[in-house]
This record gives sequence, C-alpha cells and structure tokens, in this order.
Amino acid sequence: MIFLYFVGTAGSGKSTLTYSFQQWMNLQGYDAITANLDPGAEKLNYAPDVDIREIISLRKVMDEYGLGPNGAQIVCADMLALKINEIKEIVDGFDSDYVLIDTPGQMEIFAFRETSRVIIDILGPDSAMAFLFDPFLSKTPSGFISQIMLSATTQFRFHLPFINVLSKSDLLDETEKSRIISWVKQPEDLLNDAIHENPSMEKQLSIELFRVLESLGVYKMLTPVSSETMTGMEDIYNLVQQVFMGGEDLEK
Ligand SMILES: Nc1nc2c(ncn2[C@@H]2O[C@H](COP(=O)(O)OP(=O)(O)OP(=O)(O)O)[C@@H](O)[C@H]2O)c(=O)[nH]1
Ligand SMILES: [Mg+2]
Repeated sequence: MIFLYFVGTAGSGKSTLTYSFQQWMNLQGYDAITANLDPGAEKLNYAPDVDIREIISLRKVMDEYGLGPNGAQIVCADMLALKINEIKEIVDGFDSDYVLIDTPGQMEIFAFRETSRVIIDILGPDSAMAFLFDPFLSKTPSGFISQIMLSATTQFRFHLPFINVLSKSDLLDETEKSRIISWVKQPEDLLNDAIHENPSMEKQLSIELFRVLESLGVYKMLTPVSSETMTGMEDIYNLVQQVFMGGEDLEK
C-alpha cells in the first residue's frame, strides 16, 4: 500500500485533487481509495472512502471542551493519533494499492504537529507527500518564495519522498505559468523578480538562499496540475512510481 498525502495552504485544492487523482487512477485501471483526515471539513466535494469525521467531530470537540475551531483542531489531531489503529484497520480493510489522503485545511495543524508523524508512521511505511502551491500566491515572487519556505518546512518535518505541484494551473495564463517555471529552474530569475517587486527585499534575500534550497531538492521541480482539465495527473503518478517502484508500472 502506497500512501500519498496531499498538503497545502487553505483552499489550495487538496480535497479536489485527492478526488480527481483517484478518478484518474480508477480510469486507468489502478486501485486507489481516498481518506479524509480533516475532522473539520464542513462540506467535502466528494465522498471519501475513509472519513475521519465518522470517528471524530470537530463540532463536538468544540462544544465539549468549550474551544474555538483552531484549538479544537489541535485536540482533534491528538485524538486522531490515539485512534489511529482503528483508522488503520479500516484502511487496511480496503486492501488497495494506493491510499490518497486529504489533509486539514489549516496546513500547520497537520504539518507542524508531532502527532502527524505518528499517524504517518503507523498507517504505512510507503508514504509520499504532494505539496500544493496555490496558483494565486504563486503569481508574485514574494508569494512564491513564501510557499517554497512552507514546502521546505514540511519536507524537513517529515523526511518523506516529496513532490511539489502547481495546483489549479488552469487558472494561470501561459505567461504566468512560464514565469513561475523559470523561477524554479533559474534561482537568479526569482531573486531578480523579487527585488523588482520590492527593492528592500535585496537586503533580506540572497541568491545563496535559493541555491541552497534548490540544491537540497526543495523546489527543483514544480509540476503543473489541474483538477479542472485533469492536467498533470499522469505526472503525479509517474513521480510516485519512480519513488516506490523505480519507475516500474503497477499491475492494472
Ligand atoms: N479552476 C480550478 N479550480 C479548482 C481546482 N481545484 C480546486 N478548485 C477550486 O478551489 C476551491 C478550493 O478547493 P478545495 O479542493 O476545497 O481546496 P482545499 O485545499 O481542500 O481547501 P481546504 O480544505 O478548505 O483548505 C474550490 O472552489 C474548488 O472548486 C482546479 O484544478 N481548477
Ligand atoms: Mg479540503
């Protein structure tokens, strides 16, 4: 069983991509289930095969402990870790090749909490993470750099095979897309555009910073995807296959 976690800032398209990637996989004849790990998801635009909301309710935790939504999310994250064996049993029951995991909207709750590591470890050793770059935040150099930092932080926390995807890429025009791709390929372009956006950034940023992050593999590659046009689904699949099977195709 391969576990693929979709992580990204609020509204970056995690839930939609979890579902559309499952649909793409199923169409190709691969076996994949979806699991929602967000106890606070008010409305999901798909019906996950495994749903944490059936076990833990954010609303109930808020009422019982007299907490606001963010405090309650943290309590839920801890509860989730305590109930992870129960969830693992449900997931294992599906005996699927792939488990696509939709993570909480407030990404820091998943990315920065120790409990997530416990959850990932217990669910299964073959895990990878896809970090979604929000297309609107990615349009400006400063927004793009913030997301590189977030992606890097997440990679350092989990030490898992990692892929960066440019989410909802159908919402960007060709010029915007190629500018973003050039930032990934040429750190000099990113630095120049950042300084052009705000000259005072020259003091805060240096090309060495981008070079270090690039050489660590933090943002070497950014794959444009879209749940709207189904762009990039095959790329995600191939990247994950490379990690776990050395590129060999799964049996359909
Ligand atoms: N055009 C376009 N819209 C998209 C795409 N993916 C998601 N959206 C829209 O973006 C909005 C947010 O998508 P979600 O999938 O709910 O994002 P999320 O990251 O799960 O959001 P939270 O869980 O609330 O953090 C919704 O209105 C989606 O319809 C895409 O590929 N293209
Ligand atoms: Mg969501």
